[in-house]
Amino acid sequence: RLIFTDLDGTLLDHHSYDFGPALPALERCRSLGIPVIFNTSKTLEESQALARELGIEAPLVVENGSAIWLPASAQHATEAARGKIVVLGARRSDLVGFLHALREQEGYSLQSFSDWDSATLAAHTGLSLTQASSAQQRAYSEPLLWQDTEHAFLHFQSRVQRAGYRLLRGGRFLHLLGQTDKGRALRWLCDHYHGLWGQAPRVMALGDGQNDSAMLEAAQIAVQVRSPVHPFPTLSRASTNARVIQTQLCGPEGWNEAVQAWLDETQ
Ligand code: 2M8
Ligand code: MG
Ligand code: MG
Repeated sequence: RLIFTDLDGTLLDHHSYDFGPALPALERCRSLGIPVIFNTSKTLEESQALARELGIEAPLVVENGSAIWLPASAQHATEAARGKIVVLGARRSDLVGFLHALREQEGYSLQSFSDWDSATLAAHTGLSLTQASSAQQRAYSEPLLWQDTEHAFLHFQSRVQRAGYRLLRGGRFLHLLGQTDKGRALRWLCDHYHGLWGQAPRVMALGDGQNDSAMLEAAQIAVQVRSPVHPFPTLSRASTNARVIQTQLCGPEGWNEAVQAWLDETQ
């Protein structure tokens, strides 16, 4: 079994970034040896800091499916793959170059992380200064705030598509990235564990946002975690065979509720 989880608004509270309520279920996963794999908009630096804090050693999927980091241990990777980063997305310098040129050319009103210092980012997100500076250490995506009209947005979106890039909606920001998403990274890792274990893993995925849809659709059990601020991510019936669960509780409380129920049922 494998668990793939979004962080903000899912394992972490949308406002306080607290994971406390999820600890009982996390502890059960640890004792059963079920890898809990972060699949997040966050950077490698942010994800590694949280994994250290929780004592989790597992692959990390960062920047919305843009890259997969494999840990050094034999449980999670072949010798050749250990400690490596597999890149599925684009280079951030290319994305920022494209974004700035387009803004200059079209006069769009938008702001992105590259316009802000850590203090401004901390004010927008409620992260601490240290956390905000880790969120700035991006390599494969650029989060932005759209401050222009809906009409201009449709135009912007088609320019992004024509350039071969994508836009995904996170809890607070739009993310500009390469041709990837959390679902693609999930499928890559399932193949990877299939090779390591000799059998296909059974997968639960948990997420609260629109950028989690592809990940939820690619899992056997899709958990839509309730958000205090926005609706459940939409799932297309046509593209998923998943059993779908909607949590009663929000964020890490909902995480604990869904994972505990799954472990009860499969033990
Ligand atoms: C950004 O991601 C969230 C996740 O959904 C968002 O769009 O709201 C990321 O840039 C991440 O690196 C950062 O930690 C987070 C802080 O809220 O915002
Ligand atoms: Mg989220
Ligand atoms: Mg996220």
